Amino acid sequence: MAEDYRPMWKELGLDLDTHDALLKAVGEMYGAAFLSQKNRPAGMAYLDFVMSEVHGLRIKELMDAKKQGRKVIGSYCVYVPEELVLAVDGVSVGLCAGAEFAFDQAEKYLPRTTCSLIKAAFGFKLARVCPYVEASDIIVGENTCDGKKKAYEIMKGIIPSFYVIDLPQMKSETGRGLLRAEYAALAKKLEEISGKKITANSLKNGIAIVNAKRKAVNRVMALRSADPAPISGLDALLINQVFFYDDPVRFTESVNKIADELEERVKKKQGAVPAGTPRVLVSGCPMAVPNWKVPGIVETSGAVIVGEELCTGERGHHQLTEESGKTVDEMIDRITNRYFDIHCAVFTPNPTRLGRIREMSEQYNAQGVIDYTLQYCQPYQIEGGVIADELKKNGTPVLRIDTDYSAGDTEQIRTRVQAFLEQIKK
Ligand code: BJ8
Repeated sequence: MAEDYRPMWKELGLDLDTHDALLKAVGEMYGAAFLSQKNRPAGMAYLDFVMSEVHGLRIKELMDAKKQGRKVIGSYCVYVPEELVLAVDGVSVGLCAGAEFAFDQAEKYLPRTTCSLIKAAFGFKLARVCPYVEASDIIVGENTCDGKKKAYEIMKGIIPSFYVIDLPQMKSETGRGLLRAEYAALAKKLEEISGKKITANSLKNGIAIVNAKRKAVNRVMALRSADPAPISGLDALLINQVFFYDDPVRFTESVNKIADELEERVKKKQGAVPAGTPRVLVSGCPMAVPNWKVPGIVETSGAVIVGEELCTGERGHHQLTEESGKTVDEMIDRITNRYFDIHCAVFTPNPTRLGRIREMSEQYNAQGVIDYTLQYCQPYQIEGGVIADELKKNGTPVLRIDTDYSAGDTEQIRTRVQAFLEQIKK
Protein backbone atom coordinates (compact mmCIF):
# COMPACT_ATOMS: atom_id res chain seq x y z
CA MET A 1 0.00 0.00 0.00
CA ALA A 2 1.50 3.28 -1.12
CA GLU A 3 -0.26 5.59 1.34
CA ASP A 4 0.06 5.58 5.11
CA TYR A 5 -3.34 4.42 6.27
CA ARG A 6 -2.38 4.05 9.91
CA PRO A 7 -4.03 7.34 11.03
CA MET A 8 -7.28 6.16 9.38
CA TRP A 9 -7.07 2.74 11.05
CA LYS A 10 -6.36 4.41 14.37
CA GLU A 11 -9.37 6.67 13.93
CA LEU A 12 -11.47 3.56 13.31
CA GLY A 13 -10.25 2.11 16.58
CA LEU A 14 -8.26 -0.79 15.13
CA ASP A 15 -5.63 -2.50 17.22
CA LEU A 16 -2.74 -1.48 14.98
CA ASP A 17 -0.22 -4.15 15.97
CA THR A 18 -2.66 -7.02 15.69
CA HIS A 19 -3.99 -5.57 12.46
CA ASP A 20 -0.44 -5.40 11.06
CA ALA A 21 -0.01 -9.08 11.86
CA LEU A 22 -3.27 -9.94 10.07
CA LEU A 23 -2.40 -7.91 6.97
CA LYS A 24 1.04 -9.49 6.81
CA ALA A 25 -0.41 -13.00 7.06
CA VAL A 26 -3.07 -12.32 4.41
CA GLY A 27 -0.49 -10.73 2.08
CA GLU A 28 1.73 -13.79 2.34
CA MET A 29 -1.16 -16.16 1.78
CA TYR A 30 -2.26 -14.14 -1.23
CA GLY A 31 1.19 -14.17 -2.77
CA ALA A 32 1.53 -17.92 -2.29
CA ALA A 33 -1.94 -18.81 -3.56
CA PHE A 34 -2.54 -16.26 -6.34
CA LEU A 35 0.61 -14.59 -7.57
CA SER A 36 2.36 -17.93 -8.02
CA GLN A 37 -0.24 -19.05 -10.59
CA LYS A 38 0.70 -19.23 -14.26
CA ASN A 39 -1.35 -18.06 -17.28
CA ARG A 40 -3.61 -15.73 -15.32
CA PRO A 41 -5.89 -13.42 -17.33
CA ALA A 42 -4.34 -9.94 -17.53
CA GLY A 43 -7.59 -8.51 -16.12
CA MET A 44 -6.86 -10.18 -12.78
CA ALA A 45 -4.39 -7.33 -12.19
CA TYR A 46 -7.44 -5.34 -11.07
CA LEU A 47 -8.25 -7.94 -8.41
CA ASP A 48 -4.60 -8.00 -7.33
CA PHE A 49 -4.81 -4.24 -6.89
CA VAL A 50 -8.08 -4.48 -4.93
CA MET A 51 -6.53 -7.07 -2.65
CA SER A 52 -3.37 -5.02 -2.14
CA GLU A 53 -5.61 -2.12 -1.03
CA VAL A 54 -8.29 -4.17 0.70
CA HIS A 55 -7.79 -2.42 4.04
CA GLY A 56 -6.42 0.75 2.46
CA LEU A 57 -7.95 2.51 -0.50
CA ARG A 58 -11.35 0.78 -0.24
CA ILE A 59 -11.65 1.77 3.42
CA LYS A 60 -10.65 5.32 2.52
CA GLU A 61 -13.46 5.28 -0.03
CA LEU A 62 -15.88 4.15 2.66
CA MET A 63 -14.71 6.89 5.00
CA ASP A 64 -15.06 9.49 2.23
CA ALA A 65 -18.56 8.21 1.48
CA LYS A 66 -19.43 8.56 5.16
CA LYS A 67 -18.15 12.14 5.19
CA GLN A 68 -20.55 12.83 2.32
CA GLY A 69 -23.41 11.55 4.47
CA ARG A 70 -23.69 8.06 3.00
CA LYS A 71 -24.11 5.08 5.35
CA VAL A 72 -22.07 1.89 5.30
CA ILE A 73 -24.14 -1.25 5.81
CA GLY A 74 -22.33 -4.45 6.78
CA SER A 75 -23.78 -7.93 6.46
CA TYR A 76 -22.88 -11.59 6.88
CA CYS A 77 -25.14 -13.29 4.39
CA VAL A 78 -26.35 -13.25 0.79
CA TYR A 79 -29.95 -12.87 2.02
CA VAL A 80 -29.35 -9.18 2.83
CA PRO A 81 -30.40 -7.34 -0.36
CA GLU A 82 -27.80 -4.90 -1.65
CA GLU A 83 -30.57 -3.40 -3.80
CA LEU A 84 -32.20 -1.89 -0.69
CA VAL A 85 -28.88 -0.53 0.56
CA LEU A 86 -28.20 1.19 -2.77
CA ALA A 87 -31.74 2.57 -2.80
CA VAL A 88 -30.84 4.75 0.23
CA ASP A 89 -27.50 5.63 -1.40
CA GLY A 90 -25.76 3.37 1.10
CA VAL A 91 -22.63 1.27 0.62
CA SER A 92 -22.97 -2.47 1.15
CA VAL A 93 -20.03 -4.46 2.52
CA GLY A 94 -19.79 -8.18 3.24
CA LEU A 95 -18.20 -8.88 6.60
CA CYS A 96 -17.68 -12.65 6.57
CA ALA A 97 -14.16 -13.49 7.62
CA GLY A 98 -12.15 -16.46 6.46
CA ALA A 99 -9.20 -16.54 8.85
CA GLU A 100 -8.59 -18.18 12.20
CA PHE A 101 -7.92 -15.02 14.13
CA ALA A 102 -8.47 -14.36 17.86
CA PHE A 103 -10.44 -17.59 18.24
CA ASP A 104 -9.31 -17.66 21.88
CA GLN A 105 -11.24 -14.42 22.42
CA ALA A 106 -14.21 -15.69 20.40
CA GLU A 107 -14.34 -18.84 22.53
CA LYS A 108 -14.97 -16.71 25.62
CA TYR A 109 -18.44 -16.18 24.13
CA LEU A 110 -18.94 -19.21 21.91
CA PRO A 111 -18.51 -22.93 22.41
CA ARG A 112 -15.42 -24.45 20.80
CA THR A 113 -17.81 -26.47 18.65
CA THR A 114 -18.92 -23.41 16.65
CA CYS A 115 -18.12 -23.16 12.94
CA SER A 116 -15.04 -21.15 11.93
CA LEU A 117 -17.14 -18.59 10.03
CA ILE A 118 -19.00 -17.52 13.17
CA LYS A 119 -15.89 -17.66 15.35
CA ALA A 120 -14.00 -15.52 12.84
CA ALA A 121 -16.79 -12.91 12.88
CA PHE A 122 -16.36 -12.67 16.65
CA GLY A 123 -12.57 -12.86 16.47
CA PHE A 124 -12.32 -10.02 13.96
CA LYS A 125 -14.61 -7.81 16.04
CA LEU A 126 -13.09 -8.61 19.43
CA ALA A 127 -9.50 -8.24 18.23
CA ARG A 128 -10.43 -4.98 16.40
CA VAL A 129 -8.74 -5.97 13.15
CA CYS A 130 -11.49 -5.47 10.56
CA PRO A 131 -11.90 -1.91 9.24
CA TYR A 132 -15.08 -2.97 7.39
CA VAL A 133 -16.75 -3.92 10.67
CA GLU A 134 -15.57 -0.73 12.35
CA ALA A 135 -16.62 1.46 9.40
CA SER A 136 -20.15 0.01 9.30
CA ASP A 137 -22.91 2.32 10.53
CA ILE A 138 -25.18 -0.65 10.97
CA ILE A 139 -24.60 -4.39 10.67
CA VAL A 140 -27.44 -6.56 9.47
CA GLY A 141 -27.49 -10.15 10.67
CA GLU A 142 -29.99 -12.79 9.62
CA ASN A 143 -31.69 -15.71 11.30
CA THR A 144 -30.30 -18.55 9.22
CA CYS A 145 -28.54 -21.39 11.05
CA ASP A 146 -28.90 -21.83 14.83
CA GLY A 147 -25.23 -20.95 15.33
CA LYS A 148 -25.64 -17.55 13.72
CA LYS A 149 -28.99 -16.87 15.40
CA LYS A 150 -27.66 -17.44 18.89
CA ALA A 151 -24.31 -15.79 18.17
CA TYR A 152 -26.10 -12.67 16.93
CA GLU A 153 -27.89 -12.39 20.27
CA ILE A 154 -24.45 -11.98 21.85
CA MET A 155 -23.17 -9.82 18.99
CA LYS A 156 -26.01 -7.35 19.68
CA GLY A 157 -24.49 -6.74 23.10
CA ILE A 158 -21.10 -6.02 21.52
CA ILE A 159 -22.28 -3.98 18.51
CA PRO A 160 -25.16 -1.70 19.54
CA SER A 161 -26.22 -0.96 15.93
CA PHE A 162 -26.68 -4.66 15.13
CA TYR A 163 -30.01 -5.34 13.37
CA VAL A 164 -31.39 -8.81 12.71
CA ILE A 165 -33.75 -9.86 9.93
CA ASP A 166 -35.80 -12.98 10.45
CA LEU A 167 -35.73 -15.59 7.72
CA PRO A 168 -38.27 -18.30 6.93
CA GLN A 169 -37.24 -21.95 7.17
CA MET A 170 -39.62 -23.33 4.57
CA LYS A 171 -40.18 -22.44 0.94
CA SER A 172 -43.92 -22.00 1.46
CA GLU A 173 -46.10 -19.00 0.64
CA THR A 174 -46.13 -18.22 4.36
CA GLY A 175 -42.34 -18.26 4.22
CA ARG A 176 -42.29 -15.92 1.24
CA GLY A 177 -44.66 -13.57 3.10
CA LEU A 178 -42.36 -13.53 6.12
CA LEU A 179 -39.34 -12.68 3.98
CA ARG A 180 -41.36 -9.93 2.24
CA ALA A 181 -42.33 -8.42 5.60
CA GLU A 182 -38.74 -8.58 6.84
CA TYR A 183 -37.44 -6.86 3.71
CA ALA A 184 -40.09 -4.14 4.04
CA ALA A 185 -39.01 -3.62 7.68
CA LEU A 186 -35.34 -3.54 6.64
CA ALA A 187 -36.18 -0.95 3.98
CA LYS A 188 -37.75 1.23 6.71
CA LYS A 189 -34.75 0.74 8.97
CA LEU A 190 -32.40 1.78 6.16
CA GLU A 191 -34.52 4.87 5.48
CA GLU A 192 -34.40 5.73 9.16
CA ILE A 193 -30.62 5.47 9.55
CA SER A 194 -29.83 7.13 6.22
CA GLY A 195 -32.49 9.83 6.43
CA LYS A 196 -33.28 9.06 2.78
CA LYS A 197 -36.58 7.83 1.39
CA ILE A 198 -36.62 4.84 -0.92
CA THR A 199 -38.33 5.91 -4.12
CA ALA A 200 -39.32 3.92 -7.19
CA ASN A 201 -36.40 5.53 -9.01
CA SER A 202 -33.78 4.89 -6.33
CA LEU A 203 -34.83 1.26 -5.94
CA LYS A 204 -34.99 0.71 -9.68
CA ASN A 205 -31.47 2.10 -9.89
CA GLY A 206 -30.29 -0.16 -7.04
CA ILE A 207 -31.76 -3.23 -8.74
CA ALA A 208 -30.12 -2.30 -12.05
CA ILE A 209 -26.68 -1.82 -10.45
CA VAL A 210 -26.76 -5.15 -8.61
CA ASN A 211 -28.14 -7.03 -11.63
CA ALA A 212 -25.37 -5.59 -13.83
CA LYS A 213 -22.81 -6.81 -11.31
CA ARG A 214 -24.37 -10.28 -11.24
CA LYS A 215 -24.53 -10.44 -15.04
CA ALA A 216 -20.83 -9.57 -15.32
CA VAL A 217 -19.85 -12.32 -12.89
CA ASN A 218 -22.25 -14.77 -14.56
CA ARG A 219 -20.49 -14.06 -17.89
CA VAL A 220 -17.14 -15.05 -16.39
CA MET A 221 -18.59 -18.15 -14.75
CA ALA A 222 -20.30 -19.36 -17.95
CA LEU A 223 -16.98 -19.22 -19.84
CA ARG A 224 -15.52 -21.76 -17.44
CA SER A 225 -17.41 -24.51 -19.27
CA ALA A 226 -14.66 -24.40 -21.91
CA ASP A 227 -11.78 -26.84 -22.01
CA PRO A 228 -9.12 -25.62 -21.39
CA ALA A 229 -10.66 -23.61 -18.55
CA PRO A 230 -9.79 -19.96 -19.27
CA ILE A 231 -9.45 -18.98 -15.61
CA SER A 232 -8.41 -20.88 -12.51
CA GLY A 233 -10.88 -21.70 -9.76
CA LEU A 234 -8.84 -19.62 -7.33
CA ASP A 235 -9.12 -16.52 -9.52
CA ALA A 236 -12.83 -17.15 -10.09
CA LEU A 237 -13.32 -17.52 -6.33
CA LEU A 238 -11.52 -14.24 -5.78
CA ILE A 239 -13.93 -12.48 -8.15
CA ASN A 240 -16.79 -14.00 -6.14
CA GLN A 241 -15.26 -12.85 -2.87
CA VAL A 242 -14.50 -9.28 -3.96
CA PHE A 243 -18.09 -9.11 -5.29
CA PHE A 244 -19.14 -8.41 -1.68
CA TYR A 245 -17.15 -5.29 -0.89
CA ASP A 246 -15.85 -3.49 -3.95
CA ASP A 247 -17.58 -0.50 -5.48
CA PRO A 248 -20.31 -2.24 -7.53
CA VAL A 249 -20.09 -0.12 -10.68
CA ARG A 250 -16.30 -0.21 -10.90
CA PHE A 251 -16.28 -3.93 -10.10
CA THR A 252 -18.83 -4.61 -12.86
CA GLU A 253 -16.76 -2.76 -15.40
CA SER A 254 -13.58 -4.63 -14.41
CA VAL A 255 -15.26 -8.04 -14.38
CA ASN A 256 -16.80 -7.39 -17.80
CA LYS A 257 -13.31 -6.66 -19.09
CA ILE A 258 -12.13 -9.98 -17.65
CA ALA A 259 -15.11 -11.68 -19.34
CA ASP A 260 -14.15 -10.05 -22.69
CA GLU A 261 -10.62 -11.34 -22.25
CA LEU A 262 -11.84 -14.83 -21.36
CA GLU A 263 -14.05 -14.89 -24.46
CA GLU A 264 -10.95 -14.29 -26.56
CA ARG A 265 -9.08 -16.96 -24.65
CA VAL A 266 -11.85 -19.47 -25.25
CA LYS A 267 -11.91 -18.63 -28.98
CA LYS A 268 -8.15 -19.19 -29.16
CA LYS A 269 -8.34 -22.26 -26.91
CA GLN A 270 -6.00 -20.62 -24.40
CA GLY A 271 -6.37 -21.81 -20.85
CA ALA A 272 -5.19 -21.05 -17.36
CA VAL A 273 -4.44 -24.80 -17.30
CA PRO A 274 -3.82 -27.28 -20.14
CA ALA A 275 -6.78 -28.88 -21.95
CA GLY A 276 -7.78 -32.15 -20.33
CA THR A 277 -6.97 -31.01 -16.77
CA PRO A 278 -9.37 -32.81 -14.38
CA ARG A 279 -12.39 -30.60 -13.72
CA VAL A 280 -14.09 -30.28 -10.36
CA LEU A 281 -17.17 -28.48 -9.03
CA VAL A 282 -17.14 -27.31 -5.41
CA SER A 283 -20.35 -27.17 -3.34
CA GLY A 284 -21.13 -26.29 0.25
CA CYS A 285 -20.29 -23.61 2.82
CA PRO A 286 -19.09 -20.12 1.87
CA MET A 287 -15.35 -19.41 1.54
CA ALA A 288 -14.68 -15.87 2.78
CA VAL A 289 -11.38 -14.04 2.23
CA PRO A 290 -8.69 -15.32 2.98
CA ASN A 291 -10.07 -18.85 3.09
CA TRP A 292 -8.34 -20.26 0.01
CA LYS A 293 -7.21 -23.50 1.62
CA VAL A 294 -9.23 -26.16 -0.21
CA PRO A 295 -9.17 -24.53 -3.70
CA GLY A 296 -5.42 -24.03 -3.27
CA ILE A 297 -4.96 -27.72 -2.46
CA VAL A 298 -7.18 -28.84 -5.34
CA GLU A 299 -5.47 -26.67 -7.94
CA THR A 300 -1.91 -27.41 -6.82
CA SER A 301 -2.82 -31.10 -7.02
CA GLY A 302 -3.35 -30.90 -10.76
CA ALA A 303 -7.09 -30.18 -11.11
CA VAL A 304 -9.06 -27.07 -11.99
CA ILE A 305 -12.20 -25.90 -10.21
CA VAL A 306 -14.80 -24.95 -12.82
CA GLY A 307 -17.70 -23.84 -10.62
CA GLU A 308 -18.67 -22.95 -7.06
CA GLU A 309 -22.06 -23.89 -5.66
CA LEU A 310 -21.33 -21.64 -2.70
CA CYS A 311 -22.51 -18.25 -1.43
CA THR A 312 -19.09 -17.00 -2.51
CA GLY A 313 -20.10 -18.42 -5.87
CA GLU A 314 -23.30 -19.05 -7.74
CA ARG A 315 -25.64 -18.69 -4.78
CA GLY A 316 -24.49 -15.07 -4.58
CA HIS A 317 -25.23 -14.03 -8.14
CA HIS A 318 -26.88 -16.69 -10.30
CA GLN A 319 -30.41 -15.31 -10.04
CA LEU A 320 -31.24 -11.77 -11.10
CA THR A 321 -33.93 -9.54 -9.61
CA GLU A 322 -36.74 -9.10 -12.11
CA GLU A 323 -36.73 -5.49 -13.30
CA SER A 324 -40.41 -5.21 -14.22
CA GLY A 325 -41.64 -3.61 -10.96
CA LYS A 326 -42.99 -0.05 -11.21
CA THR A 327 -43.70 0.88 -7.62
CA VAL A 328 -41.55 0.41 -4.51
CA ASP A 329 -43.96 -2.29 -3.31
CA GLU A 330 -43.78 -4.17 -6.59
CA MET A 331 -40.00 -3.96 -6.56
CA ILE A 332 -39.81 -5.30 -3.00
CA ASP A 333 -41.99 -8.20 -4.22
CA ARG A 334 -39.49 -8.90 -7.03
CA ILE A 335 -36.55 -8.64 -4.62
CA THR A 336 -38.29 -11.07 -2.26
CA ASN A 337 -38.85 -13.55 -5.09
CA ARG A 338 -35.23 -13.35 -6.12
CA TYR A 339 -33.80 -13.98 -2.66
CA PHE A 340 -36.44 -16.55 -1.74
CA ASP A 341 -35.08 -18.72 -4.56
CA ILE A 342 -31.59 -18.99 -3.01
CA HIS A 343 -31.17 -22.59 -1.87
CA CYS A 344 -29.22 -22.25 1.37
CA ALA A 345 -29.16 -25.46 3.42
CA VAL A 346 -30.87 -23.68 6.30
CA PHE A 347 -34.16 -24.23 4.42
CA THR A 348 -36.12 -27.41 5.02
CA PRO A 349 -36.64 -29.23 2.78
CA ASN A 350 -34.21 -27.80 0.24
CA PRO A 351 -34.64 -29.93 -2.88
CA THR A 352 -33.66 -27.34 -5.51
CA ARG A 353 -30.04 -27.30 -4.37
CA LEU A 354 -29.36 -30.82 -5.58
CA GLY A 355 -30.91 -29.98 -8.95
CA ARG A 356 -28.71 -26.92 -9.30
CA ILE A 357 -25.55 -28.89 -8.43
CA ARG A 358 -26.48 -31.41 -11.14
CA GLU A 359 -27.10 -28.62 -13.66
CA MET A 360 -23.82 -26.93 -12.80
CA SER A 361 -21.88 -30.20 -13.08
CA GLU A 362 -23.26 -30.67 -16.59
CA GLN A 363 -22.91 -27.06 -17.65
CA TYR A 364 -19.27 -26.85 -16.55
CA ASN A 365 -18.37 -30.39 -17.63
CA ALA A 366 -17.21 -31.26 -14.14
CA GLN A 367 -15.92 -34.80 -13.64
CA GLY A 368 -16.55 -34.78 -9.92
CA VAL A 369 -17.92 -32.74 -7.01
CA ILE A 370 -16.05 -31.74 -3.88
CA ASP A 371 -18.54 -31.03 -1.12
CA TYR A 372 -16.89 -28.60 1.27
CA THR A 373 -18.25 -28.08 4.77
CA LEU A 374 -17.05 -26.24 7.82
CA GLN A 375 -16.82 -28.36 10.93
CA TYR A 376 -19.90 -28.00 13.17
CA CYS A 377 -22.02 -26.61 10.31
CA GLN A 378 -24.94 -28.97 10.67
CA PRO A 379 -27.14 -27.70 7.79
CA TYR A 380 -24.45 -28.24 5.16
CA GLN A 381 -22.94 -31.33 6.76
CA ILE A 382 -26.28 -33.13 6.95
CA GLU A 383 -27.51 -31.98 3.55
CA GLY A 384 -24.07 -32.78 2.06
CA GLY A 385 -24.52 -36.46 2.90
CA VAL A 386 -27.86 -36.65 1.13
CA ILE A 387 -26.55 -34.73 -1.88
CA ALA A 388 -23.46 -36.94 -2.13
CA ASP A 389 -25.59 -40.11 -2.08
CA GLU A 390 -27.89 -38.78 -4.79
CA LEU A 391 -25.01 -37.64 -7.01
CA LYS A 392 -23.21 -40.95 -6.64
CA LYS A 393 -26.38 -42.81 -7.69
CA ASN A 394 -26.04 -41.11 -11.07
CA GLY A 395 -22.35 -41.93 -11.30
CA THR A 396 -20.92 -38.54 -10.21
CA PRO A 397 -17.87 -39.03 -8.00
CA VAL A 398 -18.05 -36.98 -4.78
CA LEU A 399 -15.40 -36.15 -2.23
CA ARG A 400 -16.60 -34.73 1.07
CA ILE A 401 -14.23 -32.45 2.94
CA ASP A 402 -15.16 -31.27 6.43
CA THR A 403 -12.62 -28.79 7.72
CA ASP A 404 -12.00 -25.51 9.51
CA TYR A 405 -9.80 -22.46 9.02
CA SER A 406 -6.64 -24.01 10.46
CA ALA A 407 -3.83 -25.30 8.27
CA GLY A 408 -3.38 -28.41 10.41
CA ASP A 409 -5.22 -30.79 8.08
CA THR A 410 -3.77 -29.45 4.80
CA GLU A 411 -1.63 -32.47 3.98
CA GLN A 412 -4.33 -34.92 4.99
CA ILE A 413 -6.79 -33.15 2.65
CA ARG A 414 -4.17 -33.08 -0.10
CA THR A 415 -3.77 -36.87 0.10
CA ARG A 416 -7.55 -37.36 -0.14
CA VAL A 417 -7.86 -34.88 -3.02
CA GLN A 418 -5.06 -36.59 -4.95
CA ALA A 419 -6.74 -40.00 -4.52
CA PHE A 420 -10.03 -38.45 -5.68
CA LEU A 421 -8.40 -36.98 -8.78
CA GLU A 422 -6.97 -40.38 -9.66
CA GLN A 423 -10.51 -41.74 -9.40
CA ILE A 424 -12.08 -39.13 -11.67
CA LYS A 425 -9.31 -39.36 -14.28
CA LYS A 426 -10.22 -43.02 -14.94
S1 BJ8 B 1 -27.17 -18.07 2.56
S2 BJ8 B 1 -24.68 -20.38 3.53
S3 BJ8 B 1 -24.18 -16.87 3.81
S4 BJ8 B 1 -26.51 -18.59 5.95
S5 BJ8 B 1 -21.08 -22.28 7.80
S6 BJ8 B 1 -22.63 -19.79 9.77
S7 BJ8 B 1 -24.64 -22.06 7.83
S8 BJ8 B 1 -22.88 -23.14 10.73
S9 BJ8 B 1 -22.83 -19.26 6.31
FE1 BJ8 B 1 -24.49 -18.79 5.05
FE2 BJ8 B 1 -26.34 -17.05 4.31
FE3 BJ8 B 1 -26.74 -19.68 4.03
FE4 BJ8 B 1 -24.99 -18.44 2.51
FE5 BJ8 B 1 -24.10 -21.44 9.93
FE6 BJ8 B 1 -22.91 -23.29 8.49
FE7 BJ8 B 1 -21.43 -21.65 9.90
FE8 BJ8 B 1 -22.80 -20.80 7.77
